[in-house]
Amino acid sequence: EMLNGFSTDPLTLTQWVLVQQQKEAPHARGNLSILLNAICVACKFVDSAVRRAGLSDLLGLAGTGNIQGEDQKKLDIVANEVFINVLRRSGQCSVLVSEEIDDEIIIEGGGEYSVVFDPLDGSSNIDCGVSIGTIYGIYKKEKTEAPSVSNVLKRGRELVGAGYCLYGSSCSMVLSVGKQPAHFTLDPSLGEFVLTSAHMRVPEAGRIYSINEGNSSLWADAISRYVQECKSPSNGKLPMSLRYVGSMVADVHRTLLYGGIFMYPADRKATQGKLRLLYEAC
Ligand code: AHM
Ligand code: MG
Repeated sequence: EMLNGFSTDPLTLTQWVLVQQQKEAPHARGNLSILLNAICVACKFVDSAVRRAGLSDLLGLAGTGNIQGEDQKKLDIVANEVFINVLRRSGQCSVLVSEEIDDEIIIEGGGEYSVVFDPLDGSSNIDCGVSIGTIYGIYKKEKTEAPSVSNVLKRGRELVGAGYCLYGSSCSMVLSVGKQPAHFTLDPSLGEFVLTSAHMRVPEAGRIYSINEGNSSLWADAISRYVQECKSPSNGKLPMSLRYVGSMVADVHRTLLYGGIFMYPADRKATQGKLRLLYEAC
């Protein structure tokens, strides 16, 4: 329902979470809802920091490094601190694992959840105003489990929830709590994520391939042959288009919406692939 360009039937992320809780887990205490709400608040903060970055001197290096030996950007640090503080305050987490911090954070007397996150992924894109994102995954620990890093070193399918927030030409939140992901778009005038699509689904056919082709001399033969097939299909079809942002969240979001394929295969430089299982792949 639209009136003068406004939806007259908006559903916010907060409302959606509460309704899901009532539908799926009517007797739950609402702890996961509180946690999802905290993540939503943290993402709105990061979005606001990203939008102001060029104005408030947040661009550029902060002079410290993270465990992977990359330079940390000031915005990475801001995003990381916001996430840790907001998650800690939610009272729902006992273990936090951030891509920006070497060791896990254990919260004594915290809640039953553990969150793994990359607070600002795609850091090479920060200073030039290209899309970046936050990635998060939520695990639940057994009552008998002591809080430790083993709470999150589990199979991806054991995640109770996961998603990402894209700071792009608009700010998108995509979230799954075990079912098809839902897509929300931030309405800056409301300061609320509003439901865009309740059931996101990759289109069956897509005409886009996405890979860092600068690494092609390091690829295995099978990858080279596949990408060659994307460029000149042997069945005589038209070539696919190449799109590569270099921020996983942006490349994945486009793939979910438009279809096609996003790849970061192992190569001779990154023999395990570059994307990390814990923060990015799962
Ligand atoms: P980062 O955590 O240092 O930002 O690296 C992760 C990013 C992903 O978002 C993206 O898919 C990939 O690195 C791009 O890597 P490359 O620059 O090698 O193409
Ligand atoms: Mg990162």
